[in-house]
Amino acid sequence: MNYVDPLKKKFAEKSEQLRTELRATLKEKGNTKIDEVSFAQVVGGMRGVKSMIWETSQLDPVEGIRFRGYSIPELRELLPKRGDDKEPLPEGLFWLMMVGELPTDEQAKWLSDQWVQRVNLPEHIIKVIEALPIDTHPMTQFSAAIMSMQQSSVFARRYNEGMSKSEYWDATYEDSMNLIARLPRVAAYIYRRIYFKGEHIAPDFSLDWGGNFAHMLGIKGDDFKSLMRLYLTIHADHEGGNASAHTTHLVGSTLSDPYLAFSAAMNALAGPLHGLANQEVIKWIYKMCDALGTSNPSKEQIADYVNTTLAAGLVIPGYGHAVLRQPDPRFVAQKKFAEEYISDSDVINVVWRVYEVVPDILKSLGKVKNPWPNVDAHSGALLVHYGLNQFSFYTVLFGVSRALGVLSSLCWSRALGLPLERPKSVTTEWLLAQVKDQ
Ligand code: HAX
Repeated sequence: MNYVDPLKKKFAEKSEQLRTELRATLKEKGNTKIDEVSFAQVVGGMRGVKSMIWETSQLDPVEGIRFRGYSIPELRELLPKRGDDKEPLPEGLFWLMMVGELPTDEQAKWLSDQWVQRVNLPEHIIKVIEALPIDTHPMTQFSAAIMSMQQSSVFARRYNEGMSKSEYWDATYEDSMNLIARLPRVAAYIYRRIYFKGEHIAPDFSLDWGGNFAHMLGIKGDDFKSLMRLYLTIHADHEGGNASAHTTHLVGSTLSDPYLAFSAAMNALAGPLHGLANQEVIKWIYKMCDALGTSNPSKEQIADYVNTTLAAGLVIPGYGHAVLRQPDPRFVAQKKFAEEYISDSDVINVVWRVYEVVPDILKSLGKVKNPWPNVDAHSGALLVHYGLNQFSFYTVLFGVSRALGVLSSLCWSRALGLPLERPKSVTTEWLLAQVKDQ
């Protein structure tokens, strides 16, 4: 095939090569053992079971996330930027995740322009959003809006027309690009609908994807645009086992199209143990300040409140992780951003003080595997600082970013011809019988 689209052309070359290698190895060495599964892993949510292919990023328990081999500090330095902004363009990360190469400034700009060309929203989606009660959670509005766009799926249409398997990735790519282009507009529409009486802001297509999103939200200033570029970059992907990524992979494996797979992923992200934790963290911080009657609590006061939270049988939101065993580099990147851009903020100071207190308390419980902060521990305080203080919207921002990782991975899954996902389940009777005499 002769592709005009440069990203598609590169992707076609790379994926064809890998697909051929994978197929050949499968034939020759398909029975080679990769891993073993323990009783604890079966009971404990499959932690650490190596059972899925995910090309775009990989998570190390200590070092944290690497996107195609690059850490977050490296990406902050190496990805293309807009003008003299210090923060990376998420467009650059998408290119990197798709083809494994850092893009040039021109290639990142090409992607910005592509997403502008693909941004048109089908008219009915506004009606779908407007039909929902205004107090419907923003994540529900977001997921419903994404589902409603399924009617424009290129994958679904071409599948119905009898598309060959070899074209699946191409149709997935088209849907993914259209969806990513539209998401900031959909998210900004929901935000302005709920919190600003439907006073919407027209897009500014001279801006990049993240900058335009910041503009449509209505938060002024270059620093917030910088924050959005960083935010949308660092939340994009976290290897394949987390719930939103795995959901995309699972639903996509049935050949449900990217709209269906991604809206399902957003329903997974909306859980408080996953993406909704960003809203829970900031709610918890303000609740603590209210309970203590100060916006500047001491370490001792925070420790007391943490203990009260735990005694009530609740988790400390923003702390802990299923894989990480060190402070999350996404937390560190946001802390660094705050140090560089913000001279003083009560709520950010509280986040930093909580960080000094919580790990020791969680360690002392003796059961928490990772007492350190995760990505969600910091993001809310930064948003509040810039005036985005509608907490229930926070997970939508996460969702817009997550599209970059999970949809580029979905293109890979279809290009590699990965099959329907279908792990084996067992009953407790069977499982207990396996370990009874050992
Ligand atoms: N506060 C209190 N207890 C915690 C805890 C926390 N932050 N983190 C873990 N624990 C508890 C668990 O609830 C579990 O207790 P039980 O045995 O009584 O059920 C025990 O410690 C062992 O859990 P774990 O093995 O350390 O952690 P898991 O892999 O099971 O769970 C979670 C990982 C992220 C879900 C967990 O740490 C948690 O609930 N954290 C708070 C919510 C949160 O911040 N979620 C966002 C995670 C990052 C993310 O996905 N962002 O999108």
